[in-house]
Amino acid sequence: MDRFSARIKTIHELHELHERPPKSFVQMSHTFLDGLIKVVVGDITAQRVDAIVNAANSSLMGGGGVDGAIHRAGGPVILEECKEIRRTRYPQGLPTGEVVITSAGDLPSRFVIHTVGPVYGQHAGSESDLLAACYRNSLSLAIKDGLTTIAFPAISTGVYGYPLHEAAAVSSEAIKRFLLNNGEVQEVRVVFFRDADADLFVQHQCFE
Ligand code: AR6
Repeated sequence: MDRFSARIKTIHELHELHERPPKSFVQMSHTFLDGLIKVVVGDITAQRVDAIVNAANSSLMGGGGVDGAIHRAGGPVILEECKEIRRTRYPQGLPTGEVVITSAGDLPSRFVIHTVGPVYGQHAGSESDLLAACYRNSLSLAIKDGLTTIAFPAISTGVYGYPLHEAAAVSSEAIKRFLLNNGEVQEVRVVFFRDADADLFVQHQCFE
């Protein structure tokens, strides 16, 4: 295991130890763009929307954080479909910023869109473009499949180390741009585990 993987494992273990879904199920905090965007505190796996987005890794074989929670709550169907996607379309793994879709197994959402966020500091300055691509490509794939309500976690801000305030500006700008050019989406929900993370996002968002 290289030094970087070792670091991820350590942070990942910390995640598992310290992060538990909040007691409140879904607590509304803020809305933007006439209610089209909702910022909530909750568990991404509990969102009843057309599609939730998974902060996956390129293997698509599961992991910790959001990825682990989605596979645990959704059951084995999701992993089976991910394996098939790897076999048929991405034998080398899903590239950073790209997206694929699977069904959602036992989750209340209908589908899971899997994307791979950038590892902060590992993409020679392209991190913000890659993070924006995760949001843009997820929304694009959703509307292509007729899905109009989508819930996102804060991609890359956990194990992948992207500072939440920087990610807030990048992700909100990407979502806003997409919505201005595409009228089909009915709701984008941005879901945070902790109140403090949602507050930080609200302070740094560029929706308005
Ligand atoms: N609901 C909502 N937000 C959550 C949840 C949840 N259930 N769990 C964590 N968060 P992370 P990344 C928040 O690490 O940084 C995995 O091992 C968390 O507080 O899930 O993109 C994958 O397999 C943080 O703010 O995603 C990859 O290897 C945010 O979600 C790697 O981690 C994202 O944290 C991806 O790392």
